[in-house]
Amino acid sequence: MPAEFRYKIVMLGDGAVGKTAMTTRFTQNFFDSDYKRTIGSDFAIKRLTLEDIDAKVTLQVWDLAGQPRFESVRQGFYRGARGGLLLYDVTRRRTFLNVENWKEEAFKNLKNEIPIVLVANKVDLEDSRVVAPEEGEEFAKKNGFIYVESSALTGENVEEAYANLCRTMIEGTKNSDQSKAI
Ligand code: G3D
Ligand code: MG
Repeated sequence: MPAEFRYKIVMLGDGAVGKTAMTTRFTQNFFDSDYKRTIGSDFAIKRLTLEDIDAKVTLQVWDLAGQPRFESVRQGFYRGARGGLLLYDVTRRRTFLNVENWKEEAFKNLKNEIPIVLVANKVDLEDSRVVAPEEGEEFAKKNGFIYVESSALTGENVEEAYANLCRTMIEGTKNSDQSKAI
């Protein structure tokens, strides 16, 4: 019998880095280029099987539109989150520089430091790329984050990003029943 886990996770990062596109790709397996701005916050549910560690995970993926105006919205967004995907757009350096701010904002709003996957998104736009892989890797290493390069457009490494986060969350909660807390 596979072990069952349930986690709430949050999508972090500047506007237009691909948070909604990646969530949609992962939970519904399509890329909807007509999808416009996320209104407020919302979540999608996805079940994932990790055969190598014989685990089944139910993920509640929370997506938020930019910086919410109301503190209460932001608190609700972060409440109970057990992991995060922090995205930037490899074609816009500003979104990479802001990763530091997102990290601080998240840890300020959470009781504990949670596992984070740093996601360098839009790697399909190789010709417009301005943030090199080494820069992302170095930032991730320095902060103890997992580093993944992805494209929500092609689907490259999308499932891997979520699966890697799951593995880390499971490692951190083995032998406890905290994962049932959402
Ligand atoms: P956000 O939720 O972080 O604000 P979105 O970002 O998911 O809304 O994506 C913002 C724009 O980037 C969208 O374009 C979307 O199609 C595009 N995008 C997202 N991920 C990728 C990717 O991996 N590769 C490429 N090439 N584009 C991507 P529009 O034009 O609809 O605003
Ligand atoms: Mg969005």
